[in-house]
This record gives sequence, C-alpha cells and structure tokens, in this order.
Amino acid sequence: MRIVVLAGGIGGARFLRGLKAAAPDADITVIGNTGDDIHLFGLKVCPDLDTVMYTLGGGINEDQGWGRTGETFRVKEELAAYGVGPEWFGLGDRDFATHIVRTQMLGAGYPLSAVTEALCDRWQPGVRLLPMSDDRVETHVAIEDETGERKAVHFQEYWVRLRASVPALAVVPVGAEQAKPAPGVLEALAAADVILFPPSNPVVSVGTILAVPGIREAVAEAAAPVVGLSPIVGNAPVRGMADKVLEAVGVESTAAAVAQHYSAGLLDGWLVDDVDADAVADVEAAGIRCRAVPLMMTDVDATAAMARTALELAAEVR
Ligand code: GDP
Ligand code: FO1
Ligand code: CA
Repeated sequence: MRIVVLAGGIGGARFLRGLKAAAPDADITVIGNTGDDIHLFGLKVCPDLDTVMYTLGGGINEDQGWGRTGETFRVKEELAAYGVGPEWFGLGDRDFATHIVRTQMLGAGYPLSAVTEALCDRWQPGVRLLPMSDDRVETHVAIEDETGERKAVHFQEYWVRLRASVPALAVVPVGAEQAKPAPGVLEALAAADVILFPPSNPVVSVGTILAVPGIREAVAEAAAPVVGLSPIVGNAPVRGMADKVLEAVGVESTAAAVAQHYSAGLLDGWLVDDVDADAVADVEAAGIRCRAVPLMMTDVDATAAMARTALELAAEVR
C-alpha cells in the first residue's frame, strides 16, 4: 500500500511513528513543510523536516519534541559571547552539524530534496521524506508592534520568540506562489492508495504545503481517498498555539471548523476525538465522512490505533 502524508513537525512526526507501526509493510512518502525554515548564522535550518527525520530515526529529544537528544549548547554560548544572536532560538551542538551539512550541500548546488535524502541516509527514517518544494518558501506573520505599527515577522520569531502572545493578523507563505513542488511530490500523490493529513497545524504546516501551486490540485484530483485527523481536541490545540493562526484565517478552533476549512473538495474522511463526538454530524453534513475515536498520541500503541482507524475510514470512503 502506498501512503502519502502531508506533515509538519511534532504532530506529523509522532503520527508517522504510529503509522509505521500500524502499517509496517506500507510504502510511506512524507511531503514535509518547509515554510518554517529559517537562515541563522549563515546556516539553513529546516525544523519540520528535521523533526520528522530525528523522530523516525531515533535521534529526537522526546520531551521537547524537536531538536536532538543529549544536546549541549556550547556553540550557541560561544556565539552569544561574541554578541551574535538570536538567543531566542535554541540550536544545539549536535543539531548544528545537520545544518552545516545541509548548507554545505546546498552551496555545492544540490537541491533541498537531494540534501534531505542524503541526511536521511544516516537517519534511516523508514519513509521517503520529500520537502514540499526545493524553492525557498518562508512563512511570515503580520502583527502589530509595540507602537501600533503593522509589521511582518518570520514565523519562528512569532512562534518561538513571541510565543504567539500577540494576535496574528495574517499568515503569508512568502514565495509559495512562485514555488514548484519538489521532484516526486506530484508523482507520489498521483500514485497513492491513501493520502493522510496527520494532526499537524492546518494553517502553518498542512496549509503551507497546500499553498505550493499544484499540490492542492494534485490532492483534490488524486484517485486515493484523503483522510485527516484533527489536531484540535476539545476546542483547543493539543499542544502549541494553532488557535492563534487559525484565528488569522478566520477559522474557529474546533475539530469541525478545521475539517470545513480543508473542505469536502479535499477531504473524504475526518477523525475527531471522542470528546468532540458532537462534531461528527456537522462534519458529515459538510459532505465529509467522520468518526469520533481517541486521538491523543500518548504512546506508539495509541497512535498506531489512530492510524489504523484512519486507514479503515479511507477504505470505507474509497
Ligand atoms: P509543529 O510543526 O511542530 O508545530 O507540528 P505539526 O504542525 O506537525 O503539529 C502540530 C499540531 O499537532 C498542534 O496543533 C497540536 O494540537 C497537534 N498535536 C500534538 N499532539 C497531538 C495529539 O496527541 N493528538 C492530536 N490530535 N493532535 C496533537
Ligand atoms: N522551538 C522552540 O520553542 N524553541 C526553540 O528554541 C526551538 C529551537 C529549534 C531548533 C531546531 C529545530 O529543528 C526546531 C526548534 N524549535 C524550537 C521547534 C520549532 O522551530 C517550532 O516548534 C516549529 O517550527 C513550530 O512549528
Ligand atoms: Ca512546524
């Protein structure tokens, strides 16, 4: 079975770990979000690709959900001693090596997709990990600064430095309109037996991937059923501040509203958590098959059960 997953960072990566356990023989292609990418200290950092790679490859800091296990911060401390920041973004020594290799290969002319494949040679994530695009796309968030002036900040500055503490007035995937899907992305969607939206951020993870021209169309036109899992449980994100970016696009933080935001043109099936069982009727009324099941990824077994249900729902709507 060929499964294609559109993934962000932590939610996507943890779901993929369960999916691999639920479907050990499946051929899984992951289309990863690169809108969170940032250039720091002359290096290209790809948080969501790395979170998927480290999580599936056994190198992730499990408590944090991002970055490497057993990390130290000597390089960051030395940079700070030179007065070189930003101090608000925690790049560890082990993680730095990944960004150095990536930046070196990009400088030598390799596209991000080839670089990601080379990094995965080490980590063996057990999936084919493709960036959504080889072209630069950078999510910016419009906010009002202290003086009341509207300005745009990089997504990481909004998320990590500001902790989404001010309203997001708009979310813009800068460069997306000119970007092309990375090699293999459209082919994987066309050949898929099932397409899954994990419980990733609907705006800045899955939404950014769908903003690359051709990808939304390829998902909508694919022969495969498309099934998603809600990242919103009990009218709030399970973790993080997805409610802030949902507000920016005028979507309520409910499991039903997120399904309707993706729309029936894109989604065939949607899973909501048991606590949101009331949402099932609304989602089905919007033309999307819906079931309520436990959606907390507390461990691999619980996550595998979620993945199994998503595959069953896909088989039903096919
Ligand atoms: P990020 O790039 O690290 O922000 O990760 P993703 O975009 O892949 O996923 C973030 C989303 O995962 C957040 O909106 C969370 O609400 C959601 N999430 C995290 N853990 C769980 C969980 O156990 N269950 C569900 N349903 N959603 C989760
Ligand atoms: N998230 C944080 O909240 N604080 C950090 O200092 C931080 C550093 C960091 C370094 C590498 C990396 O791959 C991810 C990192 N993240 C950090 C996570 C991250 O960038 C965001 O949580 C996601 O991009 C949000 O979707
Ligand atoms: Ca992310």
